[in-house]
Amino acid sequence: SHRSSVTEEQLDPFSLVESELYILASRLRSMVVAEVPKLASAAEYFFKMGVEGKRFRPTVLLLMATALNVPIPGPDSDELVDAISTELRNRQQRIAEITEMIHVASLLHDDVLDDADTRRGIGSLNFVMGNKLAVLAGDFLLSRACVALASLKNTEVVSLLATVVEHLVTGETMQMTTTSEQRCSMEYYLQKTYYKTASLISNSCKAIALLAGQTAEVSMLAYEYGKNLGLAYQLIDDVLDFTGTSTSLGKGSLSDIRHGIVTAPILYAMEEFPQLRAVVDRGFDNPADVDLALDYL
Ligand code: GRG
Repeated sequence: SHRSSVTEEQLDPFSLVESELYILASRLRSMVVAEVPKLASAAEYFFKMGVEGKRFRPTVLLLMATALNVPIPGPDSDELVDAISTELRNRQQRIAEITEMIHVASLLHDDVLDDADTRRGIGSLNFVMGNKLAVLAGDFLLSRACVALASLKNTEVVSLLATVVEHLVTGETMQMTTTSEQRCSMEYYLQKTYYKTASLISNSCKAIALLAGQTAEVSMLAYEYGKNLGLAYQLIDDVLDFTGTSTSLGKGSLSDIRHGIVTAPILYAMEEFPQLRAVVDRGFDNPADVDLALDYL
């Protein structure tokens, strides 16, 4: 409409960083070129054009960079200020790339652990090339991410993202090995979800702030923002697992419950209908129990 001065395009966060996401895509492809062709093609499987996923994390990180990069006022020439801000932006783009590589590495291993056959709307790497190559490709991506991380020469940032990898492993392990009490606890769910999903987003947001030269206080706010956004992202993902279709999800729906994974929608339903507890405790091995649980949602 003519009344509004803000166009839809300006409201779309992806459009603000579109050109940078394009650079990110090509850099990711070049970062995973390996000596052994089979490993290279396995590693680039999810960096191919058209099957790149939503790029949620890089988008958030680049927008965070835009919000936090304020030019330092001083007597320096415009040229020098420009050079410094370009260099800073480049380093933050590296964080976005490293974050996406860690994310994809975790997806590759996750699909092996879950024996998933689809991912991002196409066959999962384990389905196409087998479990062994999918594990190795994940390790390779992680290794390339580490080298890129080290090249930033910022020990605090290295330590943040290295800890994230431990958190991913911790969250996945917490999900795999639960007692009945833990499976039915919202506190346990939120802790697991922090490790599995929010930690990567929150710690990489903090890294963007640290590189921008922001104070510890502002960096902590960036961390808190990423943590809440990450938790919200996983909550929506968990709801979509119940409401989405294979086409909208790029994978089968109801996969959590079929794997016996209890997520927020079930936990909330259980608060209202305590009789669901017995169903949850049976572990959803029986498809009739899946239907029974769906009735309460
Ligand atoms: C090797 C780093 C590494 C970890 C191993 C398997 C494992 C430990 C961790 C798995 C963690 C995991 C799969 C968390 C789920 C996070 C999540 C919300 C995935 C979906 O992300 P989207 O929707 O996917 O952003 P796209 O495809 O759009 O990128």
